[in-house]
Amino acid sequence: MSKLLGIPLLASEHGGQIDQVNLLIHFIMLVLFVGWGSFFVYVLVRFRKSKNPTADYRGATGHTSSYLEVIVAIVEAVLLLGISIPFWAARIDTMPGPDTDPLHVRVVAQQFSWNIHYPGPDGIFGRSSVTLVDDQINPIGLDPDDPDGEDDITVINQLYLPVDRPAIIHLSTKDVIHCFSLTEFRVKQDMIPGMSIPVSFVPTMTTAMMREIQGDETRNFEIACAQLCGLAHYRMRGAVMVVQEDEFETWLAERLEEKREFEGDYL
Ligand SMILES: [Cu+2]
Repeated sequence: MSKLLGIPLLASEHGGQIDQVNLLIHFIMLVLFVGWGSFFVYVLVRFRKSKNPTADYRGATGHTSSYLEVIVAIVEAVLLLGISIPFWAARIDTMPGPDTDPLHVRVVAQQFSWNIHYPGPDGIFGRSSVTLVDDQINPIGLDPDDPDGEDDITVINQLYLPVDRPAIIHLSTKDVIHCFSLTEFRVKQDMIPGMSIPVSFVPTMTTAMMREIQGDETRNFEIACAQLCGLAHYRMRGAVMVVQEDEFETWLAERLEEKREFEGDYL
């Protein structure tokens, strides 16, 4: 069914619900389309010129249409206030609790790349400041004097995540509005200048599993920017690498080692 409808591969826990809502809405729209389309054809035939040679200046005199209008307005208000807003709030406001051991990552967008910031072994993000930003060696402006940032890791365009563990991604931007879009994980959130906006999801499929299913050894889960953000918007893409927990820990440790070597060589 998903393949028939062209729905992309699903690789997150909550994504099935999004797909269901999408299908439901399209189905309701189909019913409305057929209903109103049929009514339109009926009206064309019923009020054709040959049967109504002169215009009727009185029009409808009953109150039925006014009552219908009121009922439609009430139904729409109930749908919006009673269903849409509570469901949306539940999905957006509820972050995985500390008991689920979520992984916190910051993603800082810029024209035209994704800066990924891990808090390192201490689990605390170091301070960062716009005045310390250096596009070559310190793209997110980490403060070298903050001990919490001493073990922090930053990478570009590569978001590593452990499979089956909730990820909380804190989104921000250095310049204009960007949009963090992960198709296979059914995540899409704008990044607004001056704000840090969290999104959460649980990846349920590793990159290796996805490559096997797709029969393509080079394919990646993609981070796409979904807001036209400038001339090179089209090449603002990154990769999400979903790996096993131990692989993730190894990768993090390697990045930390690289950072130490770099500091030894240059600072
Ligand atoms: Cu962008």
